Amino acid sequence: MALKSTNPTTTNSWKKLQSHFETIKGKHLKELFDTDSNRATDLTIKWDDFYVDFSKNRITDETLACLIDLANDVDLKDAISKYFSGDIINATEGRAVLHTALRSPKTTEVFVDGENIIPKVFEVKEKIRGFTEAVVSGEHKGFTGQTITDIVNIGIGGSDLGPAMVVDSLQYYKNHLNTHFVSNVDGDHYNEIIKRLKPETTLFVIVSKTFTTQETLSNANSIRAWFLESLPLEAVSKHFVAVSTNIDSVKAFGIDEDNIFPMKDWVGGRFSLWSAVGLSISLAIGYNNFESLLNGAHKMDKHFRDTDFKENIPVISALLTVWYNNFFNAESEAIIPYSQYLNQFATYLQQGIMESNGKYVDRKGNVVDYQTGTIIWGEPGTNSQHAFFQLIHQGTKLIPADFIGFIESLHGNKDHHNKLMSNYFAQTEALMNGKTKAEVLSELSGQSTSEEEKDKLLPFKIFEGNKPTTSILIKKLTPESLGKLIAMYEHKIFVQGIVWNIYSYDQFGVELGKQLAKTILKELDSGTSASQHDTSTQNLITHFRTS
Ligand code: G6Q
Repeated sequence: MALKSTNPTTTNSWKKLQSHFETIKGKHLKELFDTDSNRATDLTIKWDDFYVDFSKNRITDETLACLIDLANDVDLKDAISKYFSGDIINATEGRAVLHTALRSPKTTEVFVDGENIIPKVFEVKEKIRGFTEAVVSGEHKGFTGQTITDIVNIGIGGSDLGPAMVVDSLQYYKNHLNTHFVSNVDGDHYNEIIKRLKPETTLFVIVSKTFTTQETLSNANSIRAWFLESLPLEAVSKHFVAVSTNIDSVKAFGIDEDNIFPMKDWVGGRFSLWSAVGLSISLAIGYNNFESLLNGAHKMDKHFRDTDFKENIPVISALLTVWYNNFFNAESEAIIPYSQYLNQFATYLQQGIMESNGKYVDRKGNVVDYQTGTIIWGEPGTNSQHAFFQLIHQGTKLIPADFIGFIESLHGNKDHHNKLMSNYFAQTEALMNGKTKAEVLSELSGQSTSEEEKDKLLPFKIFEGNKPTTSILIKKLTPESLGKLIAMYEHKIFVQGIVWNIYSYDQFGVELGKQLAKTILKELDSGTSASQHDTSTQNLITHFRTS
């Protein structure tokens, strides 16, 4: 059954939120803490190894109650059950959205077109396990009998960002294989990667759901040509495997059927790291760790599906985005992990969130008259403190931020970890409290500067504070906890899409540029006139061709 379609702005809860916003917009977070001694405890959700403190957000119990009413008014419960049971909730592409099925236990039943898909999911997982074990143990040899030392994942977008982020984030758990990622059609990208590699000891994993993607096919073809410069055609089967739904095209590329890891169209690219698209993850960290990643995600699935909205981490987190986006007119959200391992996490979420919820048409096909998807950005702390934090503290824009941190560090350097986490806590405190005029004055009073100078400096040194943050504190970065964290954001994306009444699982917005590039490529290759373009584009093309 299709998702229901409710314009959120016509609901009673939205109207209540509008008037409630008027009472809360001027309130300072400090005041909210001063008037409620239980605030921090009441607005914290403890679940498994996650401690999620929402209390430094500009909300009260009433805000939360109204936001949860909104979730009920748009029938979120019904949507969640459709999501998990395989209804065609990606209606514009006529597909179910079942990345959750990829991490479900063997006993689960999920039907697509009348067939329980779980047995096939497990068949593919077994294939991933077997292949991973053969490569990692050295039993799978290259054509010349040497063991594999390097893995190159060739894919882009959803066939790159998820595996690349997870392999980087979980590098502590990696085995001896070196894993590389080639994504950009920029030929310098693949050339920089292969220049360090020996074809005899490298395994190439071509990942493309459709097997029609220009970037991936160009990279795969160029890399295969480089490979064939030193090894014969028969060697390809020992060194090239593929992940795809398009088995015929993979075979036509010259890859043996045995070397194909299938995936299904009910897995969206940006949610596909749990499928065979995660092969590079499994190779890099071993199958058992890959399985733990999936188990973690499954635990978050259960939390999301079965927990009351008030205690539900992805639901509250998504509703807060709606609160800031649609009532405070905040345009962006920052993701700040206090872990260098999560260096690529914000980049990964940029695709997940912005490709999913960057939509201006609602589920009835009407242009919306309210804001939808937010701009996502971020970098790890503490580096980002020395880069863009100035704007969050003293700029003119409201930027709600998620702070992600771990109680234990992996290498166990307590001194560094305490320094790192003291910054995490201090920044959320500073963003909330700011620094008042009185505080600045007392700070300046101990200095020898003249009174006149002090007065001049005063306005620049004041921090208004009242900047919202959510603190996500997790025991330790493990494959399982990372699985939970990724799944948390996946469900957050889903909830946002339901509230905004948009379709989160298509991505037609990426098509137009691709189509135009095809036309321009023909012109670049053939040297024909680019006269049908606007004058700016035409001049650029001409300058490129003739300079
Ligand atoms: C993700 C998108 C997109 C896709 C890439 C690669 O949700 O669909 O990023 O993953 O365009 O597509 P292929 O895997 O088909 O090559």
